[in-house]
Amino acid sequence: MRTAHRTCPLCEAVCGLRLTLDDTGHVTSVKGDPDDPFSKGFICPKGASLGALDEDPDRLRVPMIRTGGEWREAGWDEAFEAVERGLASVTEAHGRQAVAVYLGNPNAHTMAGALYNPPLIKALGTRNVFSASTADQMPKHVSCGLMFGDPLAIPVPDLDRTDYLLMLGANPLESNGSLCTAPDFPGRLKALRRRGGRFVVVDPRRTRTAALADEHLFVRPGTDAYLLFGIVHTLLAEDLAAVRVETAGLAELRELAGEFSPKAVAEVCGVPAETIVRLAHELAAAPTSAVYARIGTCTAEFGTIAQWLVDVINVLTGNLDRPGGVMFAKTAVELGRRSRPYTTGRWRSRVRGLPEANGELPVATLADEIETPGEGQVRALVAVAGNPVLSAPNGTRLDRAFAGLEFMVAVDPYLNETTRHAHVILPPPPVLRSPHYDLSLLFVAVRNYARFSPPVLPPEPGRPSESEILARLAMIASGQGAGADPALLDELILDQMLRRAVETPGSSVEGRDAAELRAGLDGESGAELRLDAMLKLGPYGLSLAALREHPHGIDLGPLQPRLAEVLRTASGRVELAPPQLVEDVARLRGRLDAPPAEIVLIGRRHLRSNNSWLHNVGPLVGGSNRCTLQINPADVARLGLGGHALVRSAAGELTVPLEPTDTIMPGVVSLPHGWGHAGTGQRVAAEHAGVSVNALTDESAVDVPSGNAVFNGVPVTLTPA
Ligand SMILES: Nc1nc2c(c(=O)[nH]1)N[C@H]1C(S)=C(S)[C@@H](COP(=O)(O)OP(=O)(O)OC[C@H]3O[C@@H](n4cnc5c(=O)[nH]c(N)nc54)[C@H](O)[C@@H]3O)O[C@H]1N2
Ligand SMILES: Nc1nc2c(c(=O)[nH]1)N[C@H]1C(S)=C(S)[C@@H](COP(=O)(O)OP(=O)(O)OC[C@H]3O[C@@H](n4cnc5c(=O)[nH]c(N)nc54)[C@H](O)[C@@H]3O)O[C@H]1N2
Ligand code: SF4
Ligand SMILES: [Mo]
Repeated sequence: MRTAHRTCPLCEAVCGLRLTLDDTGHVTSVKGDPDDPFSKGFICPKGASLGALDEDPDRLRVPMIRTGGEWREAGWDEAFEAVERGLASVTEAHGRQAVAVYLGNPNAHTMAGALYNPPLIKALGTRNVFSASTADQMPKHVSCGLMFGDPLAIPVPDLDRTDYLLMLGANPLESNGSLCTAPDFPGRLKALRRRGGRFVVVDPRRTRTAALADEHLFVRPGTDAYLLFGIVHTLLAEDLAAVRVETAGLAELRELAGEFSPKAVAEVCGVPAETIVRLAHELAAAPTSAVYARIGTCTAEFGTIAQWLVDVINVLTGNLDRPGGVMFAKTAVELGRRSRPYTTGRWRSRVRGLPEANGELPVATLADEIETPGEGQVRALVAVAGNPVLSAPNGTRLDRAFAGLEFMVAVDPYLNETTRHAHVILPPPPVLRSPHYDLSLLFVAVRNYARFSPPVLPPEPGRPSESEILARLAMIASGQGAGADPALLDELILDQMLRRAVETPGSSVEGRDAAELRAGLDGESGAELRLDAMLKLGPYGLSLAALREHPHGIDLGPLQPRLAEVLRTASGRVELAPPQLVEDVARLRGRLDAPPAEIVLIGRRHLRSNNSWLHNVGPLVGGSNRCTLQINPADVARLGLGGHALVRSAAGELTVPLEPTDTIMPGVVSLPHGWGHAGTGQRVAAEHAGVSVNALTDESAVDVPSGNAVFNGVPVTLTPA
């Protein structure tokens, strides 16, 4: 028996785990790590199942190659050679734009994803880059990019010090938090109330989080932007604003907000005008306050406007960049802070003309790009850690589109609804055999913190790490061939990074010798060497060695004001009325008086799920983790429904079991995503198949400034089934 420690990679809460393993390497228990200064022993049922997940017999252990409908196991060299041939045959005939990339959510939770996808994309030389970000948080990147000049400058609520939290469209008691890295989010919310703070939840469902709050308000799906505008209107009209940072565009904002008075918006959003006025007064009067909005407000028709107005309110109440308000984390590794102000639409998608954002095109148009003939048509796909057949809007159409690809390679541990279309699947090693450092999530942490987890178990002989898999794909894409040594890619990147650093005036290594710095780097792999370099160049001057000496993580203290360091706008001020968003207000205005749909569909998450891919782990499925349609009993009666209903939308139809509950607003139904498992050999998941809500979501609907998918507020009709 031995004990090992590492960070849980299964959600954004980054909990420290304490594992017990027997001498065969089998995990006998997973507990929270009480010595982690950030998570302090917190764990949820998913983290507790990490051993079972790694040991899932249905996980792929060797590459798989498909010919027609036949799968066979293959060696690694053979698999990479097949990828080289597959990609070359497409690019030689149709050029580089014919290859698309799709990056899924777990890339935000692996070192490999953060470190090797950028060079892979660069080597592929394609603009057809898609990811789960446009089914998730792209509106936040765009609003922060336009307001602060950097799409990664995302302020987070200072949970541990705020006096007042207004939370919209988030349910951290199930999700454990998002764009707000806070292990034990539930405990932090309870502490807020214990210290006399107030906490208000806005959600079309009375969630577990809402049950914990001082107040819960129902809101009509997709209308948060109106509610937030009503608050902005009140703050300005009643002179409640107390701006403490340099801003531009206040006069224009005042003019825009003029028509969105609480009275004007109350009906469309379903929140009474006097409540909206009261929220504005409470936010302004609290010693400190923070508005936080997440997936329910992002994956909506006016996602970017809503994200923008969240931070507008934080600015107006004087709470941007101050303790207890919303703040910017300072990470031990700073990923490419931009030198030029942010913009979107540097290129557009071929078929629908949707604008690029953060170098990506909307996943809502991936099927168009595959199915529509012509110059630049997508004919091959490189998919890393994603399951868009279940996670993207109108996944049913994507399923058909993928079937027509000339070549597809997937980097994924499972044969699933998406990877079954691949010609080659390259499975990464189990979590516990991979090193871990959160390069993406600590940017939005509620405390400054760093923790490195070395692999708990040694690599399996002959099996490449995920970093090596992605590096080899990058080398294939750049023409160096399937046999090239992936270490060469790391050396190239390290050389560039160190040279740039020694040439940068004011950097901690200005004027030093890059080769000497390279020689001083420490790490068991290219990924670790690169992490060591980034830590050493980072703002705390940490190193891999320093992190190894603190296996439970290092607390770098509470968040500090740092707006001046992160601001990258051309004006040097916080932009309150960016032109792209002002323009989109016309769309919002246009919907103010539109008749509402009789019934709209929204999503939800369950504590024991993780998007589409934990349904094959026995302890996590069944019980309350089932794919049911939540519906208000009044709607069941009104529509004469029985145990099941046929749900129809513009995109498709499904028959679903009903879960009547008065925790959901009348006129709203909710179905979780990530279900609908079919034909993939995942034995447990097949027994709990469920249906895919993304057979109903409509890929033609997007939030215009960000191109983000619209999952909440989808009009549907219900009939007895
Ligand atoms: N209707 C609706 N749809 C939604 C949402 C919603 O709320 N409603 N939410 C959206 C959101 S927020 C997101 S983030 C997306 C998620 O969209 P995706 O990322 O496309 O979907 P996931 O289900 O997270 O799929 C993750 C894949 O990564 C694989 N995987 C797991 N671990 C690893 C690893 O370490 N390495 C590699 N290479 N692969 C790994 C899994 O086997 C799985 O195939 O879904 C979106 N879709
Ligand atoms: N257990 C678990 N944890 C997860 C995941 C998971 O699948 N399972 N997924 C991870 C991922 S990828 C992400 S992005 C995060 C997301 O983390 P959260 O943003 O906390 O996501 P949800 O738990 O889906 O909560 C969203 C809430 O928005 C509400 N909602 C829906 N439509 C609207 C609307 O129009 N307005 C408002 N105000 N509310 C609305 C829903 O009822 C729901 O309660 O969770 C992460 N953590
Ligand atoms: S809350 Fe998230 S990080 Fe923590 S144990 Fe659960 S899944 Fe892992
Ligand atoms: Mo997500």
